[in-house]
Amino acid sequence: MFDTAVPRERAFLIGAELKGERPYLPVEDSLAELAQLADTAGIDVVGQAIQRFDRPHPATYIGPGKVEEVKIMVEELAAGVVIFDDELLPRHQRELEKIFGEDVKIIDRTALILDIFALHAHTREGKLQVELAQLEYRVPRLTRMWTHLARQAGGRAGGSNGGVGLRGPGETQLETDRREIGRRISYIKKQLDAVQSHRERHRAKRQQTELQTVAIVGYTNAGKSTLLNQISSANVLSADMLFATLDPTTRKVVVPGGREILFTDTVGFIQKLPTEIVAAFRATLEEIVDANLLLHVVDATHPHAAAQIEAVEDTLAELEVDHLPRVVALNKADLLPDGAERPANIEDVSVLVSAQTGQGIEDLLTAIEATMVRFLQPIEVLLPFNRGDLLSLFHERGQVDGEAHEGMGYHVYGRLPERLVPYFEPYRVGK
Ligand SMILES: Nc1nc2c(ncn2[C@@H]2O[C@H](COP(=O)(O)OP(=O)(O)OP(=O)(O)O)[C@@H](O)[C@H]2O)c(=O)[nH]1
Ligand SMILES: [Mg+2]
Repeated sequence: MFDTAVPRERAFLIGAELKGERPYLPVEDSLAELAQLADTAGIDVVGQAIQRFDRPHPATYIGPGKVEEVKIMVEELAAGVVIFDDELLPRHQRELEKIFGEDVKIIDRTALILDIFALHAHTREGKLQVELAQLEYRVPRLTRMWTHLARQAGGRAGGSNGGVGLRGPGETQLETDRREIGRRISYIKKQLDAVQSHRERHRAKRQQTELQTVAIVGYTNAGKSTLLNQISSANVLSADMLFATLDPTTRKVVVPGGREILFTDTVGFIQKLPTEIVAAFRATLEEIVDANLLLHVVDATHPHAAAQIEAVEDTLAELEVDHLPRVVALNKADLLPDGAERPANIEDVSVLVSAQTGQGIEDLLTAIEATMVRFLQPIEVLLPFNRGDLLSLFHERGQVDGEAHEGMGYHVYGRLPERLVPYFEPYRVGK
């Protein structure tokens, strides 16, 4: 939506603080993060407003008085975009578009992040996934935003600045648009299925190598890609921008004990990003779900490191991978003053490192290996045929090294996370 070739757009930001709610960040800091996102998308921030309320206004999200106030400022500052820090309901968006008129775009944090994703997606799969997420996000919000889509899909004419004559298409037009989007969505899904089945074959091959895998997760800009580059010669783009990485990269690393482990760099997390959108990145999601361990990279120099840790932990829980063992890399140690305190809310093994200078990296790899071994216990079981549930669990959460049907049941051996061993204890055979 934001073509970097044209003069930078001017944006006005709106943050809200819901009384009684405990957000990850104070509203001012969340807005600062939103400004950083805007900058990454190539937009200049020219002003901002904050509203504190008990609940969002049913029609316009912020109250009518605030709307008027903002409208005047937006005109004075010649802002072309108003960005809400919280997700707007489709009806809020429609009403606000009506009030602000056709020269002002109304978007929210999610739309902005999707835009950045669109700018940063490089692989075919990444691009398809972003477009799909954007379309699904837009369907219920269809108004004049559609014009952008028309361009992208190579459809009807429409200026790249989304202005003239595009305001409020009539009902029939909207219906046609919806149908067209529907067709585009099913087309993309088919394409994605093809790409994904190719990737699955690739992954199956990789799994045959029986290498254990570590997924590098963490808040955006924490230093995940820099870390992967440091421990391997990955050559992943690392940059001081949000969501530099969208497509996972996997590299083999020899850890100090001599064992080879696969490390995968993944898309970063951020507060207030709907989990469905993270989940839309199937490649990233699969890497995380299938990992034997999560390496959580934290920017220890960030003033809100603790809040970022919490946001990442919550996202992991929503993705249902919080049972995986974790090691925390407290990164950017080179910038930390001596004796700086560590964030208090870390429950896992943590190591202070600098992905940039290499400081602490050996210790980190050693801690990862030790944690992996501790969490995965070798086990051999004979599961009765009526415990197909345990057999599936073994496959899903553990590592099956061998499996055979025998007269008595399923004979399985491999490794299981420590936590799951008790369920299998009654069926243990061998040592
Ligand atoms: N001083 C210092 N800077 C670092 C360190 N690690 C990463 N950085 C910088 O932090 C910024 C972000 O690093 P990335 O590796 O791109 O971060 P990321 O977690 O992959 O970010 P996304 O892919 O955007 O989610 C870059 O400017 C890096 O140079 C470190 O140990 N010390
Ligand atoms: Mg990265």
